Amino acid sequence: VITELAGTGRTVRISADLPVVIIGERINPTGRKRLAAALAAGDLSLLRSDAVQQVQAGAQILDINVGVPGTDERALLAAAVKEVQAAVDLPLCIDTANAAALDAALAVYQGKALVNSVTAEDAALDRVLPIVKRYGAAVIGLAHDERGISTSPEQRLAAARKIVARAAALDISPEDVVIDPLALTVGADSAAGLVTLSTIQLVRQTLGNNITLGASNASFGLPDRPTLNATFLAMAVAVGVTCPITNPLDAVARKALLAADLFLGHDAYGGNWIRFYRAAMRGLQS
Ligand code: THG
Repeated sequence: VITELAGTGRTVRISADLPVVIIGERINPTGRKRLAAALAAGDLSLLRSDAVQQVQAGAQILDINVGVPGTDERALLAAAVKEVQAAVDLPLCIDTANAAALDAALAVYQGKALVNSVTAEDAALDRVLPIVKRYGAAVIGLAHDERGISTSPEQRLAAARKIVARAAALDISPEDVVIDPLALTVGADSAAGLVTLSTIQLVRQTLGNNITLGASNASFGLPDRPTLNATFLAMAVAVGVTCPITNPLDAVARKALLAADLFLGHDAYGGNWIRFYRAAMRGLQS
């Protein structure tokens, strides 16, 4: 299964047989007061620098979330997409729960976008999938159904399966449905990590779709989040995650993903690992 996405000038291929594709998570006002304030004031200049920085750090897709309470998300998301596409040529992942904002953003988007996201709830599927189809986009399906986010990997698999089937009924192929098994913080429930890892294995073995994961959710509320995120990312990639949503500026996470590629046979002769090391050494010298 190969998912192909496009921005203004670059096509990205996601597959279990290829190196991991990082979806850069930084364009998101959650936990970033300065970005939230800038967006609320209609100032999009931070988006450009955030976009360029993440691409330089190795992101191949950028998540765009501009959800700030009290703003017109429809206008803001479309403007943000234009702003970021003027700065970087790779594909974007449009992160919104607002269908009108999603429609407006896809209307101005150049290329083939990834929509973030749809749950397995009937109302959400009816609202989001027709928009995905109309614009020829791909979509992230969350393992979350009418009953919420289950603690049972089998039930999360059933939610994923439902999304794939409902997409197929609209002629959206499995290549264009990326599954998110969902990571919840292990600080609240010590079984949360294992449930997510088991769901990833089930989705990989029974559906075969590409799999994303907002791995940093797993560490909310705990100390030394970078170590936890990096470890969880490497474990998740080992069992089937192909395009995690993470912070590429977090060097620990970045290195864990490069190491995971190396150990999974996706980095011939360690070329990418060595290139990253050399670039880091040059950074230290200058
Ligand atoms: N699945 C899917 N989409 C998602 C998520 C997911 N989108 C949002 C989120 N989860 C992934 N994105 C983020 C963005 C930021 C943070 C975590 C996940 C984060 N921010 C820091 C904080 O809140 O402390 C601030 C970071 C900073 O200043 O750099 O942790 O699971 N499909």
